[in-house]
Amino acid sequence: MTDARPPLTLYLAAPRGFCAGVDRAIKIVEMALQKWGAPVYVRHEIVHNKFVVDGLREKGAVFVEELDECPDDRPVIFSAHGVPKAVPAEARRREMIFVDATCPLVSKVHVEAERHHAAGLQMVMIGHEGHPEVLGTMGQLPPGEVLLVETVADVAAIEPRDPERLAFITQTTLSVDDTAAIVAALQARFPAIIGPAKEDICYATTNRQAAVKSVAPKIDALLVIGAPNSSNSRRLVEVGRAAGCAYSQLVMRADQIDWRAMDGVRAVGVTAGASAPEVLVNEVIDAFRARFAVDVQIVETAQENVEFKVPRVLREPA
Ligand code: 10E
Ligand code: SF4
Repeated sequence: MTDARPPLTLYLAAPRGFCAGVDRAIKIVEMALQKWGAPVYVRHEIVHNKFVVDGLREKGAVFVEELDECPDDRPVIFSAHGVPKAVPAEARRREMIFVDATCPLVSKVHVEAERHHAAGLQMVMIGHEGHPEVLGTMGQLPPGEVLLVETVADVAAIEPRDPERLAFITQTTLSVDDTAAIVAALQARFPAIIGPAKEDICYATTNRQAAVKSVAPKIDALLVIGAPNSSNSRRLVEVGRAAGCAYSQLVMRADQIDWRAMDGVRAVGVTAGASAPEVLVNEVIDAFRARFAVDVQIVETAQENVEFKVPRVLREPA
């Protein structure tokens, strides 16, 4: 029998999906539930993915936005994006059990900020206003010590205390290319500015963007599996577009695919943000298989073997 389904090549970007920080953060919630039983409170979505959050909620996690929504006598976990210094300080004051699931690569940026501040430098942070990672990183230092820039245009508008005594840090999930342009603008305006060797964009962000760039020239459409509040996932959509794939769309899962837009498509790219589980990638591939004769091709641009340990308190018996 001939296959009536139209042929389609599905280019699967690698690396994609969970990074080491997300993997660790989810494990922390699961291990906390095992150790202390339900409910365990989680301040902010542990990672920006509804599927992950719903799954943990079913196991007994209670998601809140602020610490004052948690009782004193239940454990609380801080999300992978990091928290302002005032949050653990308040948890300590209330004598709460808390576990910090901040990704070690975000914590590294916190430490950088503190180090520069201790040396008397004012900070410029490149990041997205209101994002929890940015609030957490800026919240490591007293108000006014971190100036936020989101765009090249913002660089012209900031008014540092002393242009000779400045350092910059970045959000970990930014677009590598957009950030390079902002760093260049900062260095042009403030030649004395100190920064990390490149920026603070993490390995996972860098690798996922590179994989999308490599897939983009081969495809008619790109689907990025991820949530609308997931910064790194949204950057992948933008990277796809900038690399020449005009139809680049974020989808949380298969039921959000616009199949009319897939009419006539012969090659599609699929990737997933750092907080999107692989089951949702498989769900998307299966949805394509139901409509097309799919040939899956993996486009691998890097291999990852990063792993982060969970905090000691969770490795010890209750
Ligand atoms: O919105 P983000 O991309 O920062 O978060 P996410 O939860 O989608 O992915 C994990 C990234 C973290 C925790 C920030 N470095
Ligand atoms: Fe950590 Fe990078 Fe993952 Fe953020 S995206 S949790 S910084 S590894």
